[in-house]
Amino acid sequence: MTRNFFPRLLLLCVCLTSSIASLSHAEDGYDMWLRYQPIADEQLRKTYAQQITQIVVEGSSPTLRVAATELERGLGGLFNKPVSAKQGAVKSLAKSTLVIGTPKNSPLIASLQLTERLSVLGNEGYLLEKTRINKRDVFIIAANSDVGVLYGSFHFLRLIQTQQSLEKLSITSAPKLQHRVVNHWDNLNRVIERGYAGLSLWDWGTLPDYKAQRYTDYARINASLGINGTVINNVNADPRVLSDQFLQKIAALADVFRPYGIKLYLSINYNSPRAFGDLDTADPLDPRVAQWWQERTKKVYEYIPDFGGYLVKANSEGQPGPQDYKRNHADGANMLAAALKPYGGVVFWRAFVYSPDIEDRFRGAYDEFKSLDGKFAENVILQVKNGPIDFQPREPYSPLFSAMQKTNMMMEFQVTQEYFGFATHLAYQGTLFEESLKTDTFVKGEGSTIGNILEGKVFSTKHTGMAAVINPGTDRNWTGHPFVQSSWYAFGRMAWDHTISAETAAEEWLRMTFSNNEKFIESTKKIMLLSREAGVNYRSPLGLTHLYSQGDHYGPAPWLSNQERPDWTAVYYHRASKDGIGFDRTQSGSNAIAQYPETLTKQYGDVKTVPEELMLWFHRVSWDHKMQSGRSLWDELVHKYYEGVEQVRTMQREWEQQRDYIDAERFAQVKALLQIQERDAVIWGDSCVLYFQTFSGKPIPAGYEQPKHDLEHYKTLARTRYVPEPWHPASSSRVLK
Ligand code: BDP
Repeated sequence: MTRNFFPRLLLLCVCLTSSIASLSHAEDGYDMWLRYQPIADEQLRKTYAQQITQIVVEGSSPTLRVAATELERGLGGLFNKPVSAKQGAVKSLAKSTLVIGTPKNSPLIASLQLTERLSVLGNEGYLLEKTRINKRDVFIIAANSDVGVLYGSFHFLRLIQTQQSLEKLSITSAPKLQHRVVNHWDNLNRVIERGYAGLSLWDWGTLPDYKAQRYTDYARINASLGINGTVINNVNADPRVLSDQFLQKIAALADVFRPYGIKLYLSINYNSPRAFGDLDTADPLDPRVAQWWQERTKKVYEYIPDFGGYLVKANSEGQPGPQDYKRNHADGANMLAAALKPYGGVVFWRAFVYSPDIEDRFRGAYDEFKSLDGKFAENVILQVKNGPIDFQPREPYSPLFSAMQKTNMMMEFQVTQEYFGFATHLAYQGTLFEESLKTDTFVKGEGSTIGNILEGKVFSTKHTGMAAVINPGTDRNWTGHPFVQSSWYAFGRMAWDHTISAETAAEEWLRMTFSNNEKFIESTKKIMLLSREAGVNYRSPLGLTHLYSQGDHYGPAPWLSNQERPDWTAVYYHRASKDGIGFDRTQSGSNAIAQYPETLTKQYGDVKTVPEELMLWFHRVSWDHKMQSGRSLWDELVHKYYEGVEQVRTMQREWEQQRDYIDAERFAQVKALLQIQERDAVIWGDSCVLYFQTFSGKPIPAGYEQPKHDLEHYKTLARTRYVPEPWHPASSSRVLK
């Protein structure tokens, strides 16, 4: 009896482990792209598994520990058998070892004499290589710093997750931008502005005592992309975030993020000195105000010694700012910058401003900032949205990028789908990011792309960066729609290297998040690459913009007028009349076009040379205007709206083919969401076509599906369906607000 017990127990354990492993894991999306499921192809799995049987990590910092743990977890999962990490000096190397470390902490890495090769990789870059140590074939992940090793570890895992060969491995990589930051628009009551996936991740009620596992997983997800900063609260900031009570809780989050190389930043309210009741002014040039900020900032650093700095939305949409005291943005930003400087902190100063007094909202930011170029302190970085208005499905680039030549600037993209159907529509943003980053401004001749400007290659600036408003929440899969994850992914990859294409990012994401099956990849990638353009087409083609019902930004209301501010209406943007449609921003109109470098002023300024996709951004065009397709503008507009709907139907058909390739849970969810999207796309198209028809007076060309209802029906729908119904996706932000 006793003699037989152990083998039986062993057998039982083996059976249990293998049946647990083979149990199909419920795919709830929580793991994002760090799923580490066993490689499906057994042969391939064995080949990889034979190449790495152990990990050696010399050095013991918290960052190296998390790198080693991630590799154990990742390789163990992918190979479906444990791969353990050995910490500390190793005398003799086993076969098939992965060595990770820096020349400083690892004698093995130091023995390879990599100093020269590593010297060009900076503090965060890394080297992955198959090489030989002590006559043994080994893989190495080497870097100048521990965080470089961590980034390299995630890259190494990605290679296996996406099934790349390790045979001739030799890769170096370093980030092109310095500040790679995610922004959360989380309020302290945990409601997220423009968040569509639950409540804020930060559970203030139980912090600092309880540090939920989710905080660590959040850090892992970001670090896997090389994201090195997070602004954890809403730009419409609650001053209480700087209170000791909150700082104590926030410090606990910073502790969790630190080993992952992620700095914590806070959005601040410009009126804080007043809100705390200490002063009756927030005038940046008042020495008492400067002192207040110095003292508070000192306090912040007592709690969080490596605190990143402040993000500021000032004099924008009713937020307080230096202009309340007749000071300018530079006065405001520099005072904060001075308070942060002793600690190495920075100010991200947002350029999203549009005063109610200007004739054209497009012009707003340039008009306020251009004269301040060169006046900002060296640790201020202007954070500029990609377009001049506000994260619309398609915008020309913000003229600030080519205008502010002596100012640090960083990009602000939006991952949360405020203008793309919330967490209901599939709208991969990688293509939007790529389009924006590759746009050539010609400001210093050809090649002056936005990406190169951000990198500091066009004007030389001290700081470079990219941010994205991500707004994940407590939904199990973080983002609501599973595909919103892909935009987070693409953002992170492009923040590391702005030349990475949307297609590459989409493919990597699909392989890691769903499956390496080639058929699946091919069709689903097609869906992703089509999705943003579909969204443009069924909402606002040919350079139309902001036709949303105000407030929620979900459904169509091109008829919207009579709001508190004219630039919060839709009619302000499209300016349709019986003569034509579009916003004249040429010399004969607002002349916003002159804010661009000459090459573009000319190209965009001429209706014959402006890209048609941007046409109505810059020109008022008659309904009969002949387009490149040979159609009249009216016919082309109708065509585009219908094309958008058809593209969603194509997405549905392609998705339907994927049933057998992926898990039933995510298949069903995406399928159902695509159905809603198709219905919404039809509503968008019908609403806009019927409404614009009241101006053009022309018929919907033959061959197109006629709208099922009249315009009144859609107007009523917009009033009743989108706004007050708590069950509608459009209501989620509104009701919770
Ligand atoms: C707009 C959003 C609003 C934000 C604002 C901003 O509608 O909720 O507060 O941008 O970026 O897109 O500050």
